[in-house]
Parts: sequence; C-alpha cells; structure tokens
Amino acid sequence: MRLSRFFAPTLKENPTEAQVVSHRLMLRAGMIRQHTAGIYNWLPLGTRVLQNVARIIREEQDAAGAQEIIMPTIQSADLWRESGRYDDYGAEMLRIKDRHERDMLYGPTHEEVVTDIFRNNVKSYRDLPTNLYQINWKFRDEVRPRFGLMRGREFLMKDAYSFDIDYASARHSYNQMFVAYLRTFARMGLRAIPMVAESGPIGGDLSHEFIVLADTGESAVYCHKAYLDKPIPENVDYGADLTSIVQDWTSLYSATDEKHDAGKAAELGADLISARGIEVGQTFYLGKKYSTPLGAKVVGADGNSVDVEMGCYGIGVSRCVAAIIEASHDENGIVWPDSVAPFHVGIINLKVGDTACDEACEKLHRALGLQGYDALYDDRDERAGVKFADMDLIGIPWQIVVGPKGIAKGIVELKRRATGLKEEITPEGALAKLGATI
Ligand code: P5A
Repeated sequence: MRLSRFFAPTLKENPTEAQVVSHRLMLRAGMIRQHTAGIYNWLPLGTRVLQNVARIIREEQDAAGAQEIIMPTIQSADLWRESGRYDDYGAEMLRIKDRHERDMLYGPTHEEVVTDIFRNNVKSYRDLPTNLYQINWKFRDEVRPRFGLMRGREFLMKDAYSFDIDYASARHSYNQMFVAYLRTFARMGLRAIPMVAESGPIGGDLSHEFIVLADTGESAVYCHKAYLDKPIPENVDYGADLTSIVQDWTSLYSATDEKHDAGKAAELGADLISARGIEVGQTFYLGKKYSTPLGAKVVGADGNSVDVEMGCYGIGVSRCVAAIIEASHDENGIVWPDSVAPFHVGIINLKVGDTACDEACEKLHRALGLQGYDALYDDRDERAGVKFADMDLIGIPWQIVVGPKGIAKGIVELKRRATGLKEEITPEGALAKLGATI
C-alpha cells in the first residue's frame, strides 16, 4: 500500500476532546473518527487493527471448540419480556419501534437470542455440549461514554454462550473459555489478569473479569504481583480436564473493587499490587438463569427433561484496540505488537524522484508483498522529519529507511519501532531478517 493513496488522515496537534492516550493516538494516527457521542467510524488503519484483534480471538475461540455464528443486532423485545430483563435493563437499552409499533431493541447483549436459537433447535443431551459465539456490534446507551473506544455506546464484542447438561460439564465449558482468554489476550500483547468479579445485569454466581493494568483504567483493582509474569498455558488440550490450570490462575489473590477484601489483601504485604485496570473481557457461569424462564431444555440420558446449564463469555474487541495502545506506546506514538499491527513493515523513501531510491523502494515493496507481508510504502514528497514522525506515530513494528547516500553503497536502514534500534543492512538482508522474525 502506498501512503500517498492510503486514507489515513493524521493530525499534528493533540485533539482537545481526547483525555486518554489511546483515544488521542487513534485520532492522531487517523485510525478512527467520532460520528457522534460514543459512536465511531473505523478508518482503514483502525479497521486493519480491529480485524487482526478479531482474527486472534476467532482462532482461539475455534481452538477451544466454540463455533461462530452471526445473530441480529436488532432484536424483538418479546424475548426480553420472557426472560424478565426487558424492564430490568433500564436506560442503557436502546429501544426502538418498527412501523407496526412493535417493540424492538438494539442488542446490548445476546443471551435471550442465543437461548431462543438453542431451545428451537436442540432437544437431546447428545447435542451437548455446545458453545456458540459471534463477533458483532452491540449498543449500550452509556450515561457517560468516554475515553474513545474504551467506553463507547456502539462497540464490537465477541460474545460466546455455552450450553451443558449439568454443572460439571458447564464448569468445563467455563474453564475452556477461561484458558482461551489467557491465550487470546497474551497473543495481542496484553497481560490480562483474571479477577473475581460481580456479575451485574448479566447474572450468575461465578464471574471473572480479565483486567489489563493501566493508569487510565476505569476501575480500582488489586492483585498479587506474581500475575505479572505468570507463564501463559501453551499447547492446551481443550478436551482434557483444565481445572488445574484454572486453579493455578485463580489461587493467588486478585479482585475488582467490588469484591476486594482489604484484610486478605493486606496479608500479601509488598506482593500486593493496587492499581487501575481496564476490563477487556468477562466470563460468567449462568446456571439456569436464562434456560428456565425461556424453556431451554433437553432430554437427558435417563429420559427426563432438564433445563440446560449456561455460561456466557465476552471480550470487548474494540476496547482491546484501545487497551493495546494504552499498554504499548511512547512519546512518539503507537508501538504495535507484531500480531495486531496494521502493517508488518513501513518503507520510507527519503528522496522521492531519485531513481536509485525509487527503484530500491519499489523492489522492496514488491518483494515484501510476494512474501505475504503487508507493507506501507511512504512514497510522499515530504520532508524526512515528517515521514519519520508519521511512521512512528502509526507505530508499524519495522521500518526500512531508503536514502540516496546509503543506497549508493547498497545499504538501507532497518529500524525496530519498539526499541528504536537501527541497523545498516542490504535490502536483501533486511528482507531475510524480516522473514525470520515476522
Ligand atoms: C458476556 C457475553 C456481557 O455482556 N454477555 C455476552 C456478557 N458481558 S460484559 O462484561 O457486559 O461485556 C463484555 C465485554 O465487552 C466490553 N464492553 C465494552 N466495550 C466498549 N464500550 C462499552 N461501553 C463496553 N461495555 C462492555 C468489555 O470489555 C466487557 O468485558
């Protein structure tokens, strides 16, 4: 992709409406633009990152045995009357009437819709367990939408829903999602710590919030410092019993403000971290909260009909993009982890119009494309300072700088955005090095 053709309206000045760094940098890098309060347009750079985050989530959900579906964003109010949540949900729910005066709503979550799919289509215990997920837009009419994508009104969520025959099986489904979440966030470069949490309007009596520590986080959180470098589970066999992994990750002290036990926390002494946190995901064991009122039952092995056991599991996909920036930036801009970066490599042509520079850049651009890497080629007729600043702001993990002096000697400069380390190398050497690291 040529930067001269790429739709990335960067800003030189800090936008005054942005209070947190992720919001500021997303506006400055031209990733997003506000449509109206708490509702955003995703421009090409933002879209690329959002899709990369969604891809990682999808791969880990699939690996854990969940199956992707797509449910409607606009829902009928009738189902919510059946579950009893229509009146409870309050002003956060955007209520709409269709032309026939029927009550509709823009879904803030999908427990009712997915339970309706289940009750109409599954009748036997033989079809269990089942876990269905989607990656789809939600609307919550938040009183105070703020911090950009962090607390939006419209936002992208991954929501999964598990259905099981009994408690033991439901706990296994919960554990599968719990472990998948540890892996998912780690792959995005986030250290998300599971913390015992209140289940709020979603319900159920077991819940964990997955929290990324950040000064700009909305809530106060507490945890043992050993969480900061606990190894993430690898090569997980999701069919096996995962209890020991979950126990290992929940036995140390960690709690959100509402569940905080000051006495217990004090026992940790210097090992206690008391910080602010961003909730990037939340898991809920629901039991029969939805299956009983909505009549989601199956015939068990003994011939008796039972209400199914459910769980639900959310990840704030768009919020993750903001959280990654909060966790990974410097004074010059965003520092994307390779796994979610909008492009793998940026090519900077320091002298557009110089035949040697142009040819070397074109060749690199083509070669990277052929090797399957996304490269953003800055072919604009701009000053070097502007190009360096924009590339740092956008935060692409690798930069290849092509200038007339170097290229006369067959040399380019390869820079790693995260460390600032630069190396003089041949274009072929740069390609080989990227091939080995991306
Ligand atoms: C779980 C899946 C649920 O809604 N029902 C379906 C359950 N959980 S939740 O905790 O309320 O939301 C899941 C995640 O969505 C993100 N999130 C938000 N992101 C941006 N703006 C918002 N206003 C917003 N509200 C929730 C959070 O990451 C949350 O963990």
